[in-house]
Amino acid sequence: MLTESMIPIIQQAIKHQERTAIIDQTGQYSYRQLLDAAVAVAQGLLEGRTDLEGRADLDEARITFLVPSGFEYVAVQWGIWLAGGIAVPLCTSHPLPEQLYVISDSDAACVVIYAQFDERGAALSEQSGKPIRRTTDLLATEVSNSFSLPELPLTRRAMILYTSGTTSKPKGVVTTHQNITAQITSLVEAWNWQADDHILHVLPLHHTHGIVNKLCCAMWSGAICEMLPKFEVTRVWERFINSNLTLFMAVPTIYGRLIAAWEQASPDEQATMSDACQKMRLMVSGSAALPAQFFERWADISGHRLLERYGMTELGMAISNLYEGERRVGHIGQALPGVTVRLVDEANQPITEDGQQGQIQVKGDNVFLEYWGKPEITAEAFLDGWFCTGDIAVLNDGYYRILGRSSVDIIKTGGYKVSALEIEEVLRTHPAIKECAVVGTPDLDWGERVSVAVALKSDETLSLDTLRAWGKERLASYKNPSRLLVVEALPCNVMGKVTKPAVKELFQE
Ligand code: MCA
Ligand code: AMP
Repeated sequence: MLTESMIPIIQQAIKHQERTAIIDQTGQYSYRQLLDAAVAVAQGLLEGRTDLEGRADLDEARITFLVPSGFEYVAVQWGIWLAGGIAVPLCTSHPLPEQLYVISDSDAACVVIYAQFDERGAALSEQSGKPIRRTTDLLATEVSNSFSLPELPLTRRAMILYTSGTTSKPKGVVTTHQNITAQITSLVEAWNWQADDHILHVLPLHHTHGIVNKLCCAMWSGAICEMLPKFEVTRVWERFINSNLTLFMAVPTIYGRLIAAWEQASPDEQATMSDACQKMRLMVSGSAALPAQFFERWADISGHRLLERYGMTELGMAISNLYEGERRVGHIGQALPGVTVRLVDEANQPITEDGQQGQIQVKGDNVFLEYWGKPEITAEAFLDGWFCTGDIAVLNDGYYRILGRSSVDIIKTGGYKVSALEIEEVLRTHPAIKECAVVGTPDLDWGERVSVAVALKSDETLSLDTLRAWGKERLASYKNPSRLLVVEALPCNVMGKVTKPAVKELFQE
């Protein structure tokens, strides 16, 4: 039955059935177990239909799922794909309103819930009006002999990931199986993924870094993906020491924490920790700029020159330092296989000279299909078939170097992209706040910190702790401001518009 499936990652997994695919808190699972579980989930979701596609407007059914990192997450993702649906992961640590937004914006057919999230599932179902499907029930589906999987073209939509941007609310980035396959194969080739690889997975599974670079590349290659529920520094060092890892990938904030833990260890422990790193073949950093001091310190500690790469939810990965070749500090590298990259000036003319700054534009099968339900915004994101990233870079002797972003309203914190506008919209509903401006302020650990300047209504007071406690119910932890400045009035230009650079300066003072 599975041999009929045209989904490339499934075809790859069939080649490796007896190998170990996943190690998680509950045990160790082979590719065969994973495929069996995915088929059960697919049959459970299809409920007698032949394909999850089938609504009048020919959209594939969006299936949101709230499942922690581990075997069941992958089984559900693949089950949705096998059934012809679009996988829409929900972030397990998000507060209720953020999860409800994704369910409502994607107009999900149902929400798949992991058993231990029953309480949250009930709240989501009640407030969204969507049916709940429990993973335990889906996995227990008895697969009938007559069950067959739908035939899917590679152009079938496969996934929607929500990313913050220059619009206030996050946008759903839609990728097809073809896009995801291109994103995976480019990295498998560039970083030399092999079946005997073993990666430690510590990233959230609602973003490309965790889903494509770590999980899907491992599954494509027949490798082992060892999944921790979340990043914990001591646990990661323990796995470095006691597991046969070959690969590690993370955001700069995580390398900063690993460095800090190493520095606090005793000399004997440090030696063991450093030896453990030497056993690995590759360590990658991305999602945000890697500070040079992290690069240098990590090289001293681990013997690895971190391979820095550049990507975006809309693209997967586009630019990378070399696996075999130069890894240049402060640079993101060269275009990846199958990806075409160029820099353009403000008149959208290609830049050919070294050292001249411009916006990065990208073309290739890796580039996403559309923003879900937003045709105008999708059209605006492309110029002459090139996707406009909004990132400003220069080319130095064949290597790209990021200089900044074209929008001040996009903040990168802990590897997450967040929108100042989205956070401001939520903060404006706080009873004490008259007006507010959110900016990113530089921070070695987080890259940038979400920082807010507020003018208060008369007779009101506000502390950072009170604001954060209030924000916790409404915003993801990484969007909740960690710096607060109370001002009489926000700095404005002659038109009365808040000037964000001046707000940033207030924080420097
Ligand atoms: C959490 N906290 C923060 C932040 N995040 N404070 C300031 N700034 C932040 N960004 C606070 C919480 O409110 C909480 O505070 C305390 O820290 C612990 O929260 P927790 O959520 O447990 O945080 P953590 O575990 O310390 O998180 C650090 C982390 C995480 C592991 C680095 O941020 C992370 O997983 N980042 C990776 C994100 C990622 O995968 N990005 C890829 C997307 P309190 O104790 O007061 O409550 S980008 C992408 O996919 C593109 C394609 C690409 O290029 O890769
Ligand atoms: P996201 O929308 O969360 O996928 O984040 C994509 C953004 O992360 C890019 O547009 C860049 O601004 C940033 N980014 C990713 N990798 C790097 C890197 N190595 N250096 C600097 N910025 C990066």
